Amino acid sequence: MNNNIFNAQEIDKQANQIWDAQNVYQVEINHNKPKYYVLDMFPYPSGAGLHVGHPLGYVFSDIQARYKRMQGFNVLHPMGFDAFGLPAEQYAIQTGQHPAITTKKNIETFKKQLAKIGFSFDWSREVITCDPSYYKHTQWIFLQLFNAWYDNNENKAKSIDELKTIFTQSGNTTINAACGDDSLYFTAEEWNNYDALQQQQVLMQYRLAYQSEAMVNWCPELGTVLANDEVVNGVSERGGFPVIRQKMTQWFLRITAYADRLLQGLDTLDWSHAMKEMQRNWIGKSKGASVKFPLQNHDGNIEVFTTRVDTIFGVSFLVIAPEHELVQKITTNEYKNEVETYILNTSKKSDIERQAEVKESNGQFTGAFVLHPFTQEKIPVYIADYVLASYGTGAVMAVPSGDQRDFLFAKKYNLPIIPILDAQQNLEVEADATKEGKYINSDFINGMDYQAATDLLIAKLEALGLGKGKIQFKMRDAGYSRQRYWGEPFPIYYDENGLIHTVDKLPVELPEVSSYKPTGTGESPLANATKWVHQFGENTRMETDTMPGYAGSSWYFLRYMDAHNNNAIASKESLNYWQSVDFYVGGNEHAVGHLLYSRFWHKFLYDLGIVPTQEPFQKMVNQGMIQGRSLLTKDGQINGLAAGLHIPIELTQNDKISKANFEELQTKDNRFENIDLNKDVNWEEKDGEQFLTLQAQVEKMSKSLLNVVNPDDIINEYGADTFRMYEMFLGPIDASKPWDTNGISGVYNFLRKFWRLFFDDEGNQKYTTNKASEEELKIVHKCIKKITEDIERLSFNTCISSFMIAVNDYGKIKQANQEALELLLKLMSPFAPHITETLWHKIGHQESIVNATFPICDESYLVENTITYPVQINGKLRANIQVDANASKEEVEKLALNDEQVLKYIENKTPKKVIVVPNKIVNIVL
Ligand code: ANZ
Repeated sequence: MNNNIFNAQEIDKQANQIWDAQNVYQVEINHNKPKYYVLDMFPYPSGAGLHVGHPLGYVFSDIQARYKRMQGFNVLHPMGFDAFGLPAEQYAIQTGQHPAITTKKNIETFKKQLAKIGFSFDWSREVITCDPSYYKHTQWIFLQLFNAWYDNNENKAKSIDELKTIFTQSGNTTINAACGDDSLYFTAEEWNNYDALQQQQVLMQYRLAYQSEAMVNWCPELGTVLANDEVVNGVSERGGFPVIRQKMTQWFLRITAYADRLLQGLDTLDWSHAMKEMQRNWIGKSKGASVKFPLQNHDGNIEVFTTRVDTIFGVSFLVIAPEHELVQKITTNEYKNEVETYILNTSKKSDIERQAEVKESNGQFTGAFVLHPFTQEKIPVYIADYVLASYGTGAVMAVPSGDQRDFLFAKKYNLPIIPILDAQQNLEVEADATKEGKYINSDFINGMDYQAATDLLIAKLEALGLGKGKIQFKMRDAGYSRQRYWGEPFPIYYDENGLIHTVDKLPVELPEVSSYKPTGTGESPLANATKWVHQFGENTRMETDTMPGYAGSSWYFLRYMDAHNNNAIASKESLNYWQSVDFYVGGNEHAVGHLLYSRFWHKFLYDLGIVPTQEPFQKMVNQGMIQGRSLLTKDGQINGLAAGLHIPIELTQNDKISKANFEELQTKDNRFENIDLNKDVNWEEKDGEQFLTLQAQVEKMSKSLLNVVNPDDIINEYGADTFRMYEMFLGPIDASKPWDTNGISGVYNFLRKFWRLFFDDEGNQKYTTNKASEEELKIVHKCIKKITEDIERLSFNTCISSFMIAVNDYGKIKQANQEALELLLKLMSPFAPHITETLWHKIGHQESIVNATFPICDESYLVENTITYPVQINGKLRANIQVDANASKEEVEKLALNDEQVLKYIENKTPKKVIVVPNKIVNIVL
């Protein structure tokens, strides 16, 4: 067989051989080239393998990586696996199979699938987060966080040893630190008199990785703590068992210390506006004030956080969260029972549910009162679940004339509604805070506007010692404990006195356990590994929780820089050379998870002097979803079965299912088992064939909807380049778009046509080695210009159309020339690496096209070199003639008079006059 005949599978094979033989994708530090770091969000290797939606982003970033490489950049383009996670653990619980084994198997499947698509990954830098040689460093970073505190004055993290020294010298009176307890105050003497446990407790308020009590979703029936998204309407998603909110000691990361820097850093990033807004909202910076309302009959105050201190003269009651620490103390005997019941009911609701019920806010009076800081009036204190314990101070001053929830609450419990602005004299409608108008009902801000009133109030409160201006963030510290097996163990153990010790010899490896199930006491399965738990002595105990999914993914991009370094996360040299990611591609579902945690860790490592940059991801592109195109039965097609049943798409063709395939369906899907093919199905018929035409519906691509398209199938049939180009051709990268297998043959045919510029269908050489014609060069350079512009604005879908146009234009040329075709090969190689590599080789190149230089447009080919002259005879347009742009007046006249059309009108007459207006028109007067 002539091996110059187009054969997609052969093409893929040959290209891969060249890449393997030349090891083209391995990259090393090279100080003679500028670096460029292109990164994909690494996948979780699920058991289901890849569907066509997954590689969309990878194809996109691969084009960028190849393009930059050809432009002379030293490109780092790695891939790895985010390999800890729940599915492997759940599978282990069901089957007893160790998660490490399933994970390894899944990774192999993923790699096989990825290899088929022709990505330019440097696999020598592969990172797998569940590998002890990797998580050793994840544990190390955790220890750095544990051993650090945040100095608000210098705005950076510092060593906890330094803090201890300060404490021994001057207590905590001189520092301005991120601290879990605002009221903490001690002198050097007090510090020095604390015992080890007390000192440990104090330091916990400062550490960037710390332990604290926290509310968790505890499911007694399942014996485990659940994540928020595992709880639906107060019951467990799995099993539907009751879930209660309960306090448990957990590890946290003090991400809030970095809130302002995380906010400011966004301004320096080339991310979409939407992504930045998601982070801004999540961080949620509010400027306001904290105000203390002295308690009646008790010492102390209730401190509220308000963004509208200007409404303080409209306060008619206070609401505190049911979990607020003062509730027990201030509730009077008369209301004890009601308050208890209310608290119990609240514990069953999630924060989201608690905030959703705006319309029917209800609460419970505690019997207690506070005093208004200015009027000294008695103000009743309620508890209500719409006030969250975890935000602000967990207490609000309620202003029915300013806030809608407060208004509804006041109506319900008959509490006073005091207007605060002159525009609000008759308050009958639901209130919503406005800043318009002049204040009334107060003794000293009457007549002022919003800003003046706010400033004056804060000053007065400060003078009274009852309040101050305050910045509040929505973002909470990040929970860092999971009661799971398949995660990083903490390098931490406790001694018999409850003192915490760090394990310095890393990694702390996951122990073998007999069961992956939670223990039923809220502890993780690691608690069952008795020997491991007591490895540092009979009376010591390892921390048995594991780290959360985001631990390993918060720094993996650094590891690729120096993936085999055993002593550090990466060498100084590689960190300094590769700096940070230049081009990051991934889904926007990670906006406030992974992307926020990574930025936080990166800033922390920057503070320690480990990384040279403040931000990990300079530019970010979010790919849209590829949706599935499902096929469903229509009305009346199958007697006895409702319409709208999903049919597996692999059993259909052109939206139809044949009788033969229907038989196969019956063996696979019991919904169809008992259908009598001859009686119950109303077949359509054409050319003796029986079939059903199904209805198409675009929805999520998912196994359960039977609409999953496996890239392997497409590649086996059409080759990898058709797959790659088709993925790009579907539309703009950030748009959601349906996968429609029916459209794929267009791209396939285009690639065959492209091949035919080089070799015909018998495999004979088509191209020449003569000099390229102007026309050819014009086609190519026009294409270079368009492609370069489109790549630069990341519009890869329009690139595909430009290639199609160029190849069509070539169709008009009998034989194309090698020189011009080579430009086209290079131009197309980032998109269709296999076919271009194979052809590159066939026309005589030894070295891979991967290392070729990306073509540059020569604009001189684009200049129009002919001019069209309209020819008028006695004032009437009679013809158009093409003339060389450099032709003289005489030449133009001669061409006009010899034009066939013109000659017809002249009819052997001799023109009286011929006027040539250069570059414009020819006038002939007869
Ligand atoms: C009085 C007031 C009057 C308020 C008014 C608003 C309008 P953001 O922007 O979200 O920070 N609040 C404070 N802590 C709360 C908590 N733990 N749970 C629920 N609500 C809480 O909003 C801050 C405002 O939300 C605060 O300002 C407080 O109500 C309420 F016309 O105080 B305001």
